Amino acid sequence: MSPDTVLDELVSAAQSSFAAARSPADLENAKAQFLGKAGRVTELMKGLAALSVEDKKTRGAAINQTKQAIEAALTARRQALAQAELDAQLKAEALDVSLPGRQRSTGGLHPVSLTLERIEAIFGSMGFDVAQGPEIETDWFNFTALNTPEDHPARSMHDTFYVEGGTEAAPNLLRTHTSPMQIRYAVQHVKKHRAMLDRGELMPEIRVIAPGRTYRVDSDATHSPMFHQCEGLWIGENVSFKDLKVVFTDFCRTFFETKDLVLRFRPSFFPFTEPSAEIDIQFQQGPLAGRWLEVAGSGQVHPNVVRHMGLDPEKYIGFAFGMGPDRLTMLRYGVNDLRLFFDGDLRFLSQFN
Ligand code: 2U9
Repeated sequence: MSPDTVLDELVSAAQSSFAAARSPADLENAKAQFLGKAGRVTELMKGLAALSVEDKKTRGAAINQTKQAIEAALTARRQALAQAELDAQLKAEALDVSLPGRQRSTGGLHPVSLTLERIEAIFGSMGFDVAQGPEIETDWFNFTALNTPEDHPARSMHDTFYVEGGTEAAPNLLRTHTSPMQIRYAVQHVKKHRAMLDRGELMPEIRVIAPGRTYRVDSDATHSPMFHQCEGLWIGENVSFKDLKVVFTDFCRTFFETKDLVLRFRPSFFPFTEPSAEIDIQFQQGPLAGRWLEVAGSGQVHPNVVRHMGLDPEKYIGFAFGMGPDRLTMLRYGVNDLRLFFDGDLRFLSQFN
């Protein structure tokens, strides 16, 4: 074999070896066999030492050409592998920009939460604080402080969920109304102003609403074992039934967004208020026009309840009211089944946002 044939075959061998490399790492291994320190081209170079000056020149030039041809083959294969890698990556990460976008649904507030926000905003604008607190209560805050007699039917197991953790004398229960929160708020308020009261000075008024979840053993189309309540309390030196009428009328007209609304205060009874009244409203226009709708209970806070707040009922007087945000939401939006609010069906709930 002539030396040139050996060199040509070396180039071919390198080309096929590079072509067989499937990855950049394979290719670098193949390169080492030809161009590395112990590679075949390097070995040929070493052989030059034994040649004459004249032969060195011709043979050296021929080996250099071979080396250049192998380097060119290497570069070409490197580029081909890089391109193949890029193609594969582009294919794997291909985006079909003509596909329709994935819909992202936005959440929204529950209709009853919307009502609670409205109630808080309206009473807030009339100077009422918002008090929130425990749903597990003691029987003292839920019943005794609210002047509910020991043998009152509301205290029975049929009406109230009793829970573990209390004693027989002081059982724990799920609050049946938010009134205990108002007692808590009032007791704190009185404590804060004890020094003023002791000096015979006038305490700042208590003006608070207590919205939240309440629980009773009851379940049908108009009753859910968990329901919402919002109660209000205003205690001061000279707060009267007249103030209750003004505040509640104003609230109803703002809440239902109509001045064409008449209120009726109908005598009633609650253990925690005396005198007491149910509040009915009548729309003058719209689908419910002319019907009297019961929306709240109310009354002048009972002297025993004022005493439980730590105040002298001869000096401090006021009113309280209680309403059901669930029912107010039904009236506002024309919903006829309370259970829809608690089924979690998005077809219903999404209509409010
Ligand atoms: C304190 C003192 C008195 C709150 C009141 C009502 C009348 C009432 C319910 C009727 C059905 C609300 O919609 S309902 O669930 N409430 O009728 N609530 S007076 O009286 C209080 C509250 C707190 C310290």
